[in-house]
Amino acid sequence: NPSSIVGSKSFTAVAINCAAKAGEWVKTKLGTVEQPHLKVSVADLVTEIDRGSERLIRKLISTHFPNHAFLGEEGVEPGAAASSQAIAAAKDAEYLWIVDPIDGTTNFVHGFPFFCVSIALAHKGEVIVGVIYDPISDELFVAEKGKGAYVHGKRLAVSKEQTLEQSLLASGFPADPSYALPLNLQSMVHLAPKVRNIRAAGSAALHLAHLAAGRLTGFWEYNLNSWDLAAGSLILQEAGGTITDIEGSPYQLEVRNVVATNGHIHQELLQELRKSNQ
Ligand code: 2AM
Ligand code: CA
Ligand code: CA
Ligand code: CA
Repeated sequence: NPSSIVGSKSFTAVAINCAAKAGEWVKTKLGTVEQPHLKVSVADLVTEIDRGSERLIRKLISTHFPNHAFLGEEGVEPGAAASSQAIAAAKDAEYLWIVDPIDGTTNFVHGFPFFCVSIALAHKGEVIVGVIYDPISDELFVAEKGKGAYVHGKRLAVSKEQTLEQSLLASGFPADPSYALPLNLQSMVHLAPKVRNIRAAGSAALHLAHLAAGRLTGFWEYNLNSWDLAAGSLILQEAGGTITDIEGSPYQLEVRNVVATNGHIHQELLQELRKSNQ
């Protein structure tokens, strides 16, 4: 029941309001970006729209919850080391908002319609609210810890495929030319003949939302950050799915190499990913 989700905790109502407002604003800016800035390479982009979306969200959250901590992608120096340090330093806060103002910036810049706003609230390191908004499809995915995951009032449930052979998987390539790219190309080569097909549409958060909705069977990616995964991790788990690190350990905010599935194929996918990296 969506009204109980919105009404029961103002945390969730604020998260929804932020994601909807930011997403609608981002959508109005589609096609306006001529000069994206390069963070560390020509593949790693950030725009004024990423920064504007984060500002909008941060301002709204601080109005409602001035004492809560805030971690947004655009407030952190680029690179894996700074990102890991940022979540390590922030995760013990009583309440921490973890925000990706646009997940799928490369898609946004190119006009490929697959990007979203991702907002999570963690309480002492555990995600208790997750909201992902896709302004193109106008789908708003919402989860509260222990209360299920919903898209516009419809309860989400993961898919029923039981084997890799029947699975539609997704993955991605962070715009980081270091170890993650060769590692993942190896995984792709190993897995492609074993599954129905693989998609890499460019937004980790949105892949997790579609996985929660039963439209994908599994997802993995190397070298992601807390803001890519936090909201989607809860939405997926509340839809009955499983999310771990590449070793199979339970998801926590520090996880960078992620494996997420409908649950049924989890062990099989972990095993094949392990083989692919030997
Ligand atoms: P972004 O659009 O917010 O940057 C694509 O496979 C996924 O990787 C997206 O979720 C994207 O998020 C993320 N990503 C893109 N560039 C990255 C980088 N340099 N380091 C880590 N993650 C990145
Ligand atoms: Ca980015
Ligand atoms: Ca991201
Ligand atoms: Ca982003």
